Amino acid sequence: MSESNVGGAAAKTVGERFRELYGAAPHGVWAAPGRVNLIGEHTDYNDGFVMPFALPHTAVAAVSRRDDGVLRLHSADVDAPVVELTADSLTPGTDKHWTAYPAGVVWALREAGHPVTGADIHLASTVPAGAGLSSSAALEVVVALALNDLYELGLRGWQLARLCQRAENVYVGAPVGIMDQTASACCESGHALFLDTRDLSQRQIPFDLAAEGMRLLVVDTQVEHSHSEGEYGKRRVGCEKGAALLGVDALRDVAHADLDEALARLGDEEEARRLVRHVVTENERVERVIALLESGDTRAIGPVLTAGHASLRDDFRVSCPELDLVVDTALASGALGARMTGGGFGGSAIVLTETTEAAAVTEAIRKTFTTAGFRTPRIFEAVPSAGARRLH
Ligand code: GAF
Repeated sequence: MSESNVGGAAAKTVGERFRELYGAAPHGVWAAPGRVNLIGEHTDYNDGFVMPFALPHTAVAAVSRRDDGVLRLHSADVDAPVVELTADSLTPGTDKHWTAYPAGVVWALREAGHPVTGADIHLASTVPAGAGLSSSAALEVVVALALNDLYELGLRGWQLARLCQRAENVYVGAPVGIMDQTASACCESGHALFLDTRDLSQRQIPFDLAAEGMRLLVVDTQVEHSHSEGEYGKRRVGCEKGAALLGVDALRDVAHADLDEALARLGDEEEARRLVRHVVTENERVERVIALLESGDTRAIGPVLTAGHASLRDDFRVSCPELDLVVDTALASGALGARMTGGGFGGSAIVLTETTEAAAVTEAIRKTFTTAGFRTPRIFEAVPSAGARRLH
């Protein structure tokens, strides 16, 4: 089945459920994808570079506009009745449930002065939750896009991403960067998105591994990154401290060529040295991957991905035994490169492999997880897919 057929089927099902719940057909149906990040991890809150691409897995929303201030929310993925709120009583930090994501988007739009006066929303997502594949960003972006269309706000993808990030930072209370929301809003099929998170300038980089005889596998370790938020926030604060010690606005401002000098200036601030080293080398790895892809030397990105993992494991310290086992096993069974993707502490890894080796690598990872007594990982191929769009 083609991707557009899948979208069509999802739109129909979600639309039918909307009609059952709310008694009328939705004004429209939208989709927004999850993502994997090819390279550029924990750089987005340092004004650095990232390079995600969209997954075929999406959050789909059937939505109707309302002009009476009422916001009704329902999810096919949560066993709970419709939640009814009022748009002008939305308060940051008060909602600890899934509804905080769509409600946070309504709050952020209104706070920015956009006249959003309510909506009926039914959501259904195929993005695995808790797997580090941006299921939350997909929920936020699909709602933002639907409201942008229904209220004719005329906002561009990167503007929607900023509002979604604000929803997550302030309304939900998670101190995330801008990568996931921008990936969901702006990615294009067959491309990875090179994003400069300082000014949100972007470039679509053609990324068609199948045509070159390669595959990119996602290995969801099934370890939910449940304690990630506190640790994530600590890394963020640590990076800000490193930037302050070096007298720069953000670690992005430390050039790779000046890294040794910067590390020397940090003296015995061991934690800051490790964080700075990761961010500065990771930005350089993003630039190297782009150069390799643009010169057609795709296989050579493998070792750069693997070096990124080592840096996240040893310097940034956001990996875990399951992610390390994926990487080690993949490399030992012939993969070209592998790394954790997303925030870490669980979640998913990516593996770049020759098409001819993909089955053997998959089998080796499954086997070694069984031997280690870990949960069976979910392994699938990631094909660079479309960003957020209207389906209906
Ligand atoms: C999570 C965050 F949401 C992103 O903003 C980014 O910082 C990522 O972790 C790490 O690169 O996905």
